[in-house]
Amino acid sequence: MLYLLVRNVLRPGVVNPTHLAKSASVTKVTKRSMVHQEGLPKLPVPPLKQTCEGYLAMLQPIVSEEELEHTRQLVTEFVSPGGVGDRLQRSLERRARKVDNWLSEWWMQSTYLDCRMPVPVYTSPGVILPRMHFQDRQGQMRFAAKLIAGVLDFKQLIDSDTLPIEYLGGKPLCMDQYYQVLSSCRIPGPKRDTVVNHTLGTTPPTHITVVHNFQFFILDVYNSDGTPLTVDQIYMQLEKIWNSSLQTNKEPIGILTSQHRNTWGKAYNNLIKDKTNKESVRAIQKSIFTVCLDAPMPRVSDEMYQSRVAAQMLHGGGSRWNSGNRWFDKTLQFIIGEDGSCGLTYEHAPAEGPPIVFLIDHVVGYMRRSEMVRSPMVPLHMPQKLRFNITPEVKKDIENAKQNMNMMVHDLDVRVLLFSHFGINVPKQHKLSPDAFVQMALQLAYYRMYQLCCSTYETSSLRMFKLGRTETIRSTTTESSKFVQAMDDAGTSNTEKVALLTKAIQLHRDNTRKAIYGQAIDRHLLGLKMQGITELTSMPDIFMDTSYAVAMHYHLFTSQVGAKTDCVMCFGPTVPDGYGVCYNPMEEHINIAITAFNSCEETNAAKFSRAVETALLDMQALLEQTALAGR
Ligand code: COA
Ligand code: HC5
Repeated sequence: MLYLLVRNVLRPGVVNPTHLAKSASVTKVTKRSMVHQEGLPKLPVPPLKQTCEGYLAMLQPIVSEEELEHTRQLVTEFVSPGGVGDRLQRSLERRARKVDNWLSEWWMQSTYLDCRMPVPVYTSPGVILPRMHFQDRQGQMRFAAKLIAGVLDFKQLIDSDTLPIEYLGGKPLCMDQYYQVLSSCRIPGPKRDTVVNHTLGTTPPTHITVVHNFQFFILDVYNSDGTPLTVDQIYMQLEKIWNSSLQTNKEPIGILTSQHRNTWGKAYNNLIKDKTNKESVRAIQKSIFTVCLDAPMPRVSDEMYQSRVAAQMLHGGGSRWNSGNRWFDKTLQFIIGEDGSCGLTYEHAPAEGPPIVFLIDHVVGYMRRSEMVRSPMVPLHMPQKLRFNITPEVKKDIENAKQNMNMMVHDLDVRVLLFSHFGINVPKQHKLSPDAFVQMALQLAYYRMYQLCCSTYETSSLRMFKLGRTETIRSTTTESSKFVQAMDDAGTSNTEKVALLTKAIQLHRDNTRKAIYGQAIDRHLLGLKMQGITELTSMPDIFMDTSYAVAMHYHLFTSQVGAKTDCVMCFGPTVPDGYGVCYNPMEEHINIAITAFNSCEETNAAKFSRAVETALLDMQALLEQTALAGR
């Protein structure tokens, strides 16, 4: 393998474990991927006037006319020549010339590392894999062994620099995130967290961590000649782990990682004062990834099964169940239950959903191909159990974490909707963008439930640009609001409704295009705000305005994550009174997960899920009736 001395390959916010000793870092980024990365365009800074106009247009359907008028005045002042906006814009443009990506460090810090909320539910998404047919622990471990081998096969793509480059709209994408998901871990700090990536160290890890009955093990997954263990060998090692972790009365040390970040930051410093604990924590952080062999969860009806597994992936079900069978700081944790339930949760700071989904598709493909082959019986070491000394103080921290986790579990309202009537086929038949169609159904569902339009976020990719992460598509537009209001209006004809829907979808497509080309408004506004924090003594008025607060309070936070595998993706809401909606549109069906908080009286995931189902069906009926009538 080629090792190159590269400057600046480290992502902003990501710490090299052997850092600080040298100004440059030794990494495994090899020539091919580096050439690709170097060829990517830089994220542009959009023109200030364009963003300000876009901002006012975006506010129109979600704030009152009085508020909007007030904001218009603030915006006019902000953009005026010599005004504060003008000054910040110039500083931002200077920053953009100097760094690889003017946004990525600010984004990583402000969205993830500075965020003090617990990572489970609040930031870490969950993925549910299709239900497997195993029903016992043999099946569970056989599956786990294959899955581990599949992830190592994916790792081989990275190590050998043969990862295929992804494209969006015909343009090659930044592949950096793929290099951040293995051998990395978030580390809590008293005020701000960090992410450490051990691939960048001088001795990259060769082990994974396996957790069963709250007990953590180091499992070396490579033979001494550097070849990965076979499925059969991994299976035998998992058996050993299982048999030496049968006690169910162990302290759920991992639950500490589910705490509010300041609380965990303090508890962490206390925990690692002890040398044994420190070494155990380091081994988990350094591992390539974690596999959680979960204890059985309460049985539920078939109808509720997916929703229950979604909760298992997001939080583990509470301290009585599997919430302590995790290390939530770990970037990648695969979760495998005894009843065929399986999936993963990932810590979001280092990467977005698409690289994770690519990994899943790869692993699922590998598992389909792979057969259990008998390997030569080379005796392998017993996987090492990680020891923790539980002092009274650590015990107190664990008890506190258990209580908070249980509150979080009670508060999360999650419903999976496996919409089976159609998938992307129907909107495509009607020559409409499937993604925009689903977004309009979400708008309609929300409007029908609340008789108003809300601030809506849809994630779009910025990976066309070097180190790009995400941008916001504002799905609530003046056009979408006209459509949702007309849809149930007896005075509007079907032809008019279809025209309004088509127009709304077209605008959504235009906004999507702007977003992926770096010309949307939200990240630019964030950049101006961050620039303001750096160089001004007081925050510009437009960021202190009610309209701005309304716009940033996303009652609907949505994301499309398309996968080849028939999986369900989920994440929690980002505000106390809103919904989190993640969907995977397949050819003939759509997997949708909806979350809300039980503590909010106004929201209800099951009710919203029914409204979404009805909205999708009504929109299909509208298109079909109108098409028939027009023939
Ligand atoms: N008529 C017929 N077909 C159409 C159409 C139309 N009017 N408009 C679009 N289509 C087709 C597209 O060509 C595409 O076909 P393909 O699957 O053969 O390529 C398909 O329908 C899907 O397109 P569409 O539904 O419009 O959306 P998209 O796939 O372009 O996705 C985003 C839109 C915003 C989701 C995407 O651009 C993106 O940014 N994805 C990343 C999101 C992300 O990062 N999520 C995770 C965050 S952690
Ligand atoms: C496997 C599904 C992952 C979806 C993750 C996602 O959409 O993350 C959002 C990223 C972004 O920048 O918009 C953030 N969110 C978790 C808060 C939705």
